[in-house]
Parts: sequence; C-alpha cells; structure tokens
Amino acid sequence: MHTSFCIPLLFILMVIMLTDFTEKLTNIIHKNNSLVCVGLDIDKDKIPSFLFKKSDNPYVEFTTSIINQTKDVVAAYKPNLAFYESLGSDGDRILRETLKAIPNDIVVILDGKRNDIGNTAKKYAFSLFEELKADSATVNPYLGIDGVKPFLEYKNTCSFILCRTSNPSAVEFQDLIIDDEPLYIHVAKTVKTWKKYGCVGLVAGATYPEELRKLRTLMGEDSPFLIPGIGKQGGDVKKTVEFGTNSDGEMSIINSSRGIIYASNGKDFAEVARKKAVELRDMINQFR
Ligand code: OMP
Repeated sequence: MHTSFCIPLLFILMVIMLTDFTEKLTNIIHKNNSLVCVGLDIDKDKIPSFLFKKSDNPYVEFTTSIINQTKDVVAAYKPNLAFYESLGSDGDRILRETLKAIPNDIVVILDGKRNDIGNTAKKYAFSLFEELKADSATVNPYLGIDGVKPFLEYKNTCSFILCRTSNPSAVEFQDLIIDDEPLYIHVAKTVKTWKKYGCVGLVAGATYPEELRKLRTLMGEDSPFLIPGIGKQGGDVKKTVEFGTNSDGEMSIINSSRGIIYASNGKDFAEVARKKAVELRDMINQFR
C-alpha cells in the first residue's frame, strides 16, 4: 500500500485505539490514582436547601460544584437517570448541563438499567450513547442477547450487565439454583460469551463480597466491574478491593453516591464531598 494511504490509516487506527473504553478507564485510574465513582443521584430532599433559595439553577450548581471539587480524585461519575427523569423535562436539561461539566477524560456511566426487545433496545442505546454521549451504561440481561447487542455495537463504550445487585432482595431471583448453580453465575457465564459483540462488564454489589470474588475469578482479568454498595449500603471496602479488582488492582469502578454527595447539607457541601471522595480513594488504594 502507498505510504500516503498508510499514514492517515494509522492515525485513524490510533485514534480508535486511544478512545477504547478500557483504555480510557485505565488512563483515568492511573492519572487520578483512583477507582472511585461518584454517583450523581440528585434528590431535592437531600440537596442543601440554601441552594434552592439562592440559585435559579440549584441542581446544576449542586452537581457542578461536586464535579469541580472531585474531578482530580475520581475515575468515573454515575448519574442515575431515575433522579433526572423524575424532574420531567427540566431533568433532561439538568442532566445535559451536568454532563458538560465532566472533563472528557473521566468515565461517564449513565445508570438506567435499560433493556427491551431488540428494536426498542436500539433506541435506548441510541439515547444513551449518541444523544447523551455516555461512555457506558447499566444494562439488564433479562431479555437475553437481542436486547443487549444494540448497546454493545457502540464503539468505545462499555455496558455493565446487572449480575449480582447490591440490594437485599437480589437473592430472590439471582440466587435461584438452576443446574446446580445460582442464576447470577449463569448470567456471568453467558455475559462472558457476549464479549465477542463488544465491551461488556458486570454490575456486582459490594454488599455481597463472596459472590463478587466468584465473579472476578470467573470473568478473568480484563472484564470491567461496576461495584456499587459502598457507603450508605454498608459494603466492605477491603473485601470489595481484594475480591473485585484484577491482579493489577484495576478494572473496577467502585461507586458511592449518597455517602459522598450528601455528606454535608451546609455551604461546605462540595468541600465535604471532596473530603469523603479522597477518604474513599485512599481507603481503596490501601488495599490495591
Ligand atoms: P448509594 O447507595 O447512595 O451509594 O447509591 C448507589 C447507586 O448505585 C444508586 O444509583 C443505585 O441505583 C446504584 N446501584 C446499586 O445501588 N446497586 C446495584 O446493584 C446496582 C446499581 C447500579 O447499577 O449502579
């Protein structure tokens, strides 16, 4: 091939490789020395009330203050869409303005636990990855691969499949024994086969460390894990890190929402959120 073709081709290939999701995740983990994900779950009842008196854009002032105070100590931000959708059309504006405040090198996870039949799942995937330009999303596996594939087809994104959730009633379905193994293990084994379609990881709650350990062993070194349940839900940080990360102490995103963003409801809310994020980062790093 002529060199005048090779050089632009190489450049395009490099750009594609540079923006690969796992590379973006690894880069930000190294840059900020952090596995912390701050969950941006905005809730009027918990946001400092002075913001609603003093500001005409209180939610965005809240989220951008938190982002500005924590952007050098986190790997990711995770807005949970329920909190934005519950605000109606204003929620869409608030979400978009919040996303704009997040630096490009930080991973954005849009948490909507979406899925549907393939034709509809395509629209969910489009709205998260094209409209809102998320790096990743949480996805429900219950409908099987035709509902998941539309998410996996987006290059440079990654979908975190609900596998062993952090809530008390996770056991209700996820622990059902089928062919001598719990359902969540079947989910993980199947998700492993979906790697051929695109980047796929697991959601595994910090509140179930034994299950987390089994899942990391099963999925291997290169699968990204989203691990919520630290902070308000009481997950154990040491076990989460020891069982959830790979042998480099990476490939995991450890989320805390309320424990960080609502640690103070005073004027110092953003500084206190930073303090909490730094504390969590340091505690995690102690065990990596
Ligand atoms: P906090 O309990 O306030 O730290 O919030 C946890 C966040 O993670 C919420 O947005 C939850 O919806 C989400 N989450 C879980 O708590 N448990 C899960 O198993 C999965 C998720 C999630 O997918 O992020």
